[in-house]
Amino acid sequence: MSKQPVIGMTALRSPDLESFHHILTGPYLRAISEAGGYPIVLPAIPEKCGQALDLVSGLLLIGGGDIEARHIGKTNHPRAKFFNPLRDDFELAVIREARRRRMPMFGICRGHQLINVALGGGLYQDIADEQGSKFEHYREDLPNEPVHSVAVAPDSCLASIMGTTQVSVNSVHHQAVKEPAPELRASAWAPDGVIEGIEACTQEAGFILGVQWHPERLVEKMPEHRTLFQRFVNAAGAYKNR
Ligand SMILES: [Mn+2]
Repeated sequence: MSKQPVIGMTALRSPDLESFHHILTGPYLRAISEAGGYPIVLPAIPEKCGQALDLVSGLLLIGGGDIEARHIGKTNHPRAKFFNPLRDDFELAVIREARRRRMPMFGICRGHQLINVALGGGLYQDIADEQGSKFEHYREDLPNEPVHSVAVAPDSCLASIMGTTQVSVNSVHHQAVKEPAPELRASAWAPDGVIEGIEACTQEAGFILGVQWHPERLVEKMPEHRTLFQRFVNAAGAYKNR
């Protein structure tokens, strides 16, 4: 039997909601695989999130479209887009179930925001409008390039994983974590103060990590981003053998 921990990852769903296609996204699969995990994609069936987690030892929440504001008790911002209600419902349910099981989870971009929302934190639906930043975080022209710096809290789990308190990151988002959920802390910030990392890495919480950037697109040229996947897969391995 394989010693490699199986990592369940969420799928992108086609913008055309009628076709119901789940989309596999190569860079995440490769990053998990190279870190020693075996990635499988979890179908978006909200009522079967427990069954999905029975198959895996870690949960990876990938990037994607915006989160519907009904999940934070608000109405959708005019600039919010690419909604996928079923994906929201599945991912919020599977995050809460993984939390209940103390299963390691790692959220990237939308996934990072969604972990925070699922556990009761806040969301900027549009950074420029709601946080007031003039900084351009939506750099879809350079998805694979570092475009801004991030300051990492020296006493954070993120700093210990990456081995540094200053990282360069890509940035393809216009939404962001507002206040962290009660059990999470902010671990990293962009120069304009936007939160770029959240975590809970205590004995009690297990391993919950979120980053606003896309490390899976930087691992080739910036090895410090590879360590995020390595530590996540290691945590999943420890969960599997608990
Ligand atoms: Mn950013």
